[in-house]
Amino acid sequence: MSTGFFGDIGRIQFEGPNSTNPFAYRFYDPDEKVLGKRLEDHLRFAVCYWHSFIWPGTDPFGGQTFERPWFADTMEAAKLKANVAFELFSLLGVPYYCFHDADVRPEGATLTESIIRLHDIADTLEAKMHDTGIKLLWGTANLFSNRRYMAGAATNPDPEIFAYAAATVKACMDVTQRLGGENYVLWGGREGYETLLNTDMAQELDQLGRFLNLIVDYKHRSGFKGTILIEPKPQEPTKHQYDFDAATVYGFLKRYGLDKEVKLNLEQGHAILAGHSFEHELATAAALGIFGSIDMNRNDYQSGWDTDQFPNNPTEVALAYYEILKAGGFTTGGTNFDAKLRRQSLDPEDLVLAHVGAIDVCARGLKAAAKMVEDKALSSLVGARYAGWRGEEAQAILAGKRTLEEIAAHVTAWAVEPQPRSGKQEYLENIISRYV
Ligand code: XLS
Ligand code: NI
Ligand code: NI
Repeated sequence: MSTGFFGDIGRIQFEGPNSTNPFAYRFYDPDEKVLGKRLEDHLRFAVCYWHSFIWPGTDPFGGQTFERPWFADTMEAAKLKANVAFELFSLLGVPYYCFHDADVRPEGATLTESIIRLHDIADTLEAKMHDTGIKLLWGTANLFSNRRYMAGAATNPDPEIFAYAAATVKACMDVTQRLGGENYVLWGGREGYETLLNTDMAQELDQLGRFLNLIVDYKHRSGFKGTILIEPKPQEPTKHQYDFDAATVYGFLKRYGLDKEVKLNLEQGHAILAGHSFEHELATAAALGIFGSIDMNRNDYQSGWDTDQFPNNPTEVALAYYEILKAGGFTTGGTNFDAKLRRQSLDPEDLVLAHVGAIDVCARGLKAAAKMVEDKALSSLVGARYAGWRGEEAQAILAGKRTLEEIAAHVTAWAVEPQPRSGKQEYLENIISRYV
């Protein structure tokens, strides 16, 4: 039986680009074939539990603006929330969802009680997944809201907090596995520092390395088939976060022997906070062989905060999916909307409309990107730009078969100086606007 929360809004259908119905997709037809694959299988959309069903509309200067019938710390409220959540997932027709333990169950007085509640609510989630066919893209543990984690979870100076966090992750991995989750995410919002004056960074990095190794070891022993993903973010809530960006996490994984075990969940807004573009982070992860999944949202470029807005810029989104397609697309990963409404968007329909727009802009971006891949609109020029490296001498240099002296001897024998060539940036930028 329906909770009635979304009134008479029916299942969102694809109506094509000329539709003016706000409750319809104009670009997202799940069955459309793009590069030989259904659009739904390319994009693998997921709705997140936390922003849509937990966040009360607070900001640093104001309290709760949303009034939701499930805002209470009881199991009964948690079940109502699950019902409404699955109604939203079903209305939108998305194949996946994501959650933290704290999103789906009220915290117990002890860890044992919290875990019992988690498995209890998992019974409800399991039944809903069975009825609707909606799957779990990833599960995760909230290791940042409770005050016990104020000085970090894995990087806490107190080993008992480390152990508490480890036990919590074990429980969340178990539930994720039980629900057939395709990934397990670690976002270390408190794994960093507020001031170096009270911080032993070398000690904390070793703790984080150990924590992650424990998780990977458990993954192999428990038979969890999903991918372990780290979600980089440079700061906020902590002043500095150790998982700063894709390149930093790669260095960390290498150091602790995990670069073949762990991949990345990259978020648009976090890339911006790190001073990068989203496509930079995606290209970096792809180049290093650790691309996994994405949290799709956008930041306000003026605020300097993780504003987690719904994506609405087709060009930005197209450039992101272009990198994803070049990296071979998603395997276990997908497009999770880690995005929240603005605090004045009070109506239940706002939740639906926000996702409809985000899904459409992603579909539009992916289709533009796919067409660019298909036409080799950019890649033919890039290929030509590096053609020189296919020559015999250049190959020998790359393969380590030349010393610095040999290269120098070679160059001094040249009769003519090498000539620079145009990078064709504006030409390429013009091509992008043709496709989007
Ligand atoms: C916060 C993160 C968080 C993770 C999951 O900025 O984006 O929502 O995605 O813990
Ligand atoms: Ni995120
Ligand atoms: Ni975020």
